[in-house]
Amino acid sequence: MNNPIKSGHLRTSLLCAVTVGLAVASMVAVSGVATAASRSSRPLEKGLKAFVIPKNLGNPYFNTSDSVKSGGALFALKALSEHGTETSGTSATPSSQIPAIQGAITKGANILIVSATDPAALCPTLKGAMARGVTVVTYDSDAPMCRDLWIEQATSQGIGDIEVDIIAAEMHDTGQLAIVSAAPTATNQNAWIGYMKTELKKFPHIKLVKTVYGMDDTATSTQVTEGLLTSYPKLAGIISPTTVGIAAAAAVLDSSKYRGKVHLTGLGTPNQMRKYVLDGTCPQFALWNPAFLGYLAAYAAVNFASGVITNAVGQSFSAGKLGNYKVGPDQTILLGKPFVFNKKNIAQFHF
Ligand code: RAM
Repeated sequence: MNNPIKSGHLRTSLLCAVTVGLAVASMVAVSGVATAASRSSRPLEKGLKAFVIPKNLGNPYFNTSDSVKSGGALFALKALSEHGTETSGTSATPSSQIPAIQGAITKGANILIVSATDPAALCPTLKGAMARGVTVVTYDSDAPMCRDLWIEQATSQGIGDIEVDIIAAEMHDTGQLAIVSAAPTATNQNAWIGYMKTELKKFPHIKLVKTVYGMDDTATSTQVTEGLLTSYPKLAGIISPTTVGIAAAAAVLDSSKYRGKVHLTGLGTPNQMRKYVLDGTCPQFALWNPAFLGYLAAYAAVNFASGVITNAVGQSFSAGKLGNYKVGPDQTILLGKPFVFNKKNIAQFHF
């Protein structure tokens, strides 16, 4: 099985992309224009100060995307001989995250790798950093108006569609549905919910009754899930597109009263969801490999900061063990596709 979560993206398409990329590069080089070809021969700078700034600290998803131990962003930065530091606030809010970004800038950051809690609130700080020559890369949750590159885990439509398709099948295409999201300002959550609403048009007998916000905080997510169950006694399904939210919702639903009656899916981590997949509370959920996301973000940021790539469409770079990646439209680099975890495959995953 070619498992994108374990092995990076598909080798065949990669080979084609590299071949085409090399052909184009050599054609332009012959024409004598300063190009991607001359850039890509530049060495990567070493000793850059890179700060990895997740939405919040203490969230297992970001521990995996960022840490050395998991092979995430800090691992990649270390492998590239940069100085990597993870910093953020403890709650997934801009007032908690912005001081960490400002602190990183004060400490002389060359690179900021940020998952945005709120693009509007973060933008003045991020734009200020860019004006001073700091490379700003977003990963996980974008701030489209104030970054050099955006490292996207999987397309927003792919993520929105898969969650609706899973819950619709479990609900037999009928009944009341609710969403337990993270913060109302989070770019990634809102983009996914937008695509869920479009996909839901295919299922006219499913009614989205409410979206509630658990703020990527376990206590708040538990509280808003319990509130939904009280307010909507006929609720048949919950989608929670946040690893914190889905784990909290699963814990609430993990009783004979609700199991099998209120269906649950969303985005989770295998370690947090294993119990609920096996006992039937949440038979299927989706995610990507968070460690690969952080690793790719670090490689992209260092290549950009070193001048090896710009953010123009088609710029190509080596992302270490993941192979070659290209910049796509909207200065975006796409990691891959979402992966569905279930009873059959969950034992293989340990993050
Ligand atoms: C939470 C965060 C993060 C999101 C994952 C799926 O950990 O909200 O931004 O990408 O869930």
